[in-house]
Formats: sequence, structure tokens, C-alpha cells
Amino acid sequence: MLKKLSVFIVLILLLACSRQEASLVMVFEDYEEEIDVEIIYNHSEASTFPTVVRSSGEKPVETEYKGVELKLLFETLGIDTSQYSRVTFNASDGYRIILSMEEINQPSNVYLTFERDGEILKSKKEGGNGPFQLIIRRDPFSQRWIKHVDKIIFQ
Ligand SMILES: Nc1nc2c(c(=O)[nH]1)N[C@H]1C(S)=C(S)[C@@H](COP(=O)(O)O)O[C@H]1N2
Ligand SMILES: [Mo]
Repeated sequence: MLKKLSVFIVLILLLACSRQEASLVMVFEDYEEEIDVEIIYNHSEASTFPTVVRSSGEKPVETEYKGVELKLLFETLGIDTSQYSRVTFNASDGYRIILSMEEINQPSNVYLTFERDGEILKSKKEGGNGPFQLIIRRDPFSQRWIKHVDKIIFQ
């Protein structure tokens, strides 16, 4: 009984630690700020939506992603988006994309996601697309669905 309990506790601790690994930095003109990722995971307006995932060398699969619409997240963080015209997203593997604020502001289009089919997105190290993946719903070919986003730069 005690043994089972300690295994359980160790598992919970491991889970907690693996989630703490997720980090996201926002870069502005004259300063940068690491944001509290719990704001993303616990966002009251996080939503779930269906998508078709086209991964290289595989058949398209219908999946469900959960995330926060990026413009809502920016609002929550108190970022005055009217000051900027484009946003660069950097990933931990060196991949990078740039979006215009105009595209980000389109309704129900650009999401920062953290869950796929009910499971928290795994990091690159764990073989997943996470911990955060940008999904652009009006971009069906997914080249710009940047995986492992770790830095968002406002310009
Ligand atoms: N971080 C990161 N995101 C990325 C890529 C990448 O190499 N690194 N490739 C892009 C491309 S070209 C496609 S088609 C989709 C799907 O890539 P996958 O086939 O490797 O899953 O992810 C996009 N996002
Ligand atoms: Mo691709």
C-alpha cells in the first residue's frame, strides 16, 4: 500500500516537472518577458476545434486540438497589439515563421494550442509537437503550423 502510494507520488511529481519544462518568452522592442504557462493551460476561453493534420509521409488524420485563440491570449496578457504589425514565432528546432497582426486578428483563425485529442502536447524531446503548437485554421497545408514554439517576437 505504502509502496503504491509512493509510486503514485513520484509519478505526480514527474508529471508536474515535465510540465514545468514548457516555457514561452515574449520579446518586445525594449524588453523581454517569460510568461507563466499556466495562463495558457488554465485560460477560461481555451477552446477545442477539429483539424486535419497532414504530416509528411502520412495520410491526413482528423484530430481535435485545444488551445487559446492568440488574439485572446495577447489580450489576457495586456499586450497592446495595435502597436505592432507583425509577429515572429521561433521554435526550439530553429524553425521560424512570421505572421501579420492582421492575420492574427482574423476571427477563429490563429491558435496557440497545448492539447491534441485530449492529451497535453509532448515536447520535441518526448517525440511530440509541443509543448505549444501554433495552428492556423485557414492554412490547410500546415507549413506554418509551427511546432515547439518557444519565443514570440513583436515588431
Ligand atoms: N518547429 C517546426 N515546426 C514545423 C516544421 C518544422 O520543421 N519545425 N515543419 C512545418 C511543415 S513544412 C509542415 S508540413 C508541418 C508538418 O510537419 P511534420 O510532417 O514534420 O509533422 O509542420 C510545420 N511546422
Ligand atoms: Mo511541409
